[in-house]
Amino acid sequence: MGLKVYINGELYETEDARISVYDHGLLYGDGVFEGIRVYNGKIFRCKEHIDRLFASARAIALEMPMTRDEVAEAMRHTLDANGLTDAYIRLLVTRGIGTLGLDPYECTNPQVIIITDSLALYPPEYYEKGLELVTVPTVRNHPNAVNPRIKSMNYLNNILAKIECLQAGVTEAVMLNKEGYVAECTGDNIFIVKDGKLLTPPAHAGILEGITRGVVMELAREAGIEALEKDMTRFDLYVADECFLTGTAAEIIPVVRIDSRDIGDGKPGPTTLKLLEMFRDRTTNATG
Ligand code: PXG
Repeated sequence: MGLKVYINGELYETEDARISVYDHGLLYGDGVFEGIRVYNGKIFRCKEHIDRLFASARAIALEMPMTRDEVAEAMRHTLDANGLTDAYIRLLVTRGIGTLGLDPYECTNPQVIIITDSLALYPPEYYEKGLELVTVPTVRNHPNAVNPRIKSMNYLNNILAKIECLQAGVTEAVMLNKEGYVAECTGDNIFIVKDGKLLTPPAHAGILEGITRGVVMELAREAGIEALEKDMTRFDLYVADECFLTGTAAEIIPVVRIDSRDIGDGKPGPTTLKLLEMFRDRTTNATG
């Protein structure tokens, strides 16, 4: 039996879960989304994800057709229907069916879609050996264009960056902003450890403010590690003691090489591994 997909209050078999070709989500990438983890039957940081979804919707002037509680309830309902306790949730809200023109006000029926699935985890060697990154030419969206703080359904800019790193034979890309400061990777936030401090680019650098990023800042402070938001250049990355990425799917992934320079001693660092252990402890104990 296949997995059921939620669309606007109904559950459909995957092959019957369909959206119109006139939906502006397809025609223009007009919509917002979230990627969420479920650990031991508990939706991790549920409130934060729902708050970010509502903020993204507000930013694109999309009126949410459901309340926050209804969205949380719909996610639980879909997980239960699929018997999933450790899963990945893709929650989308599209602008809905409109005309072939851009006008979003012609679209009156936003589609709320909840896909729940088992998670394709990154290979364990990424965590043991660490990742290599390369800086790519495509810059992160300028905040006065589609602000990266909006988790919009239009990821083409990041996809171009992904193509560039893959063409260079490297799995993940460092994206800079228009000023040349480090922003983030294609689907993950970036951190460095330097002289015992944890540093990550601030929101104004043009990033998605990751939920995992927030959890890692909290964990660092709990561990007595000073955690700061700071503008960084590529130089700061190259001379860092440690580097890692954070994201819902990735959790915490060590980075050991950037633009063909080893980071620190070229192995996952102790602070990175400590934070990963704390993170895994937090998720397995499912205290949120
Ligand atoms: N930056 C960007 C641009 C993202 O898309 C993150 C940071 C991390 O945020 P969270 O809240 O997850 O800690 C994301 C995460 C994937 C994938 O397959 C990741 C994301 C979206 C779609 C796919 O890795 N978003």
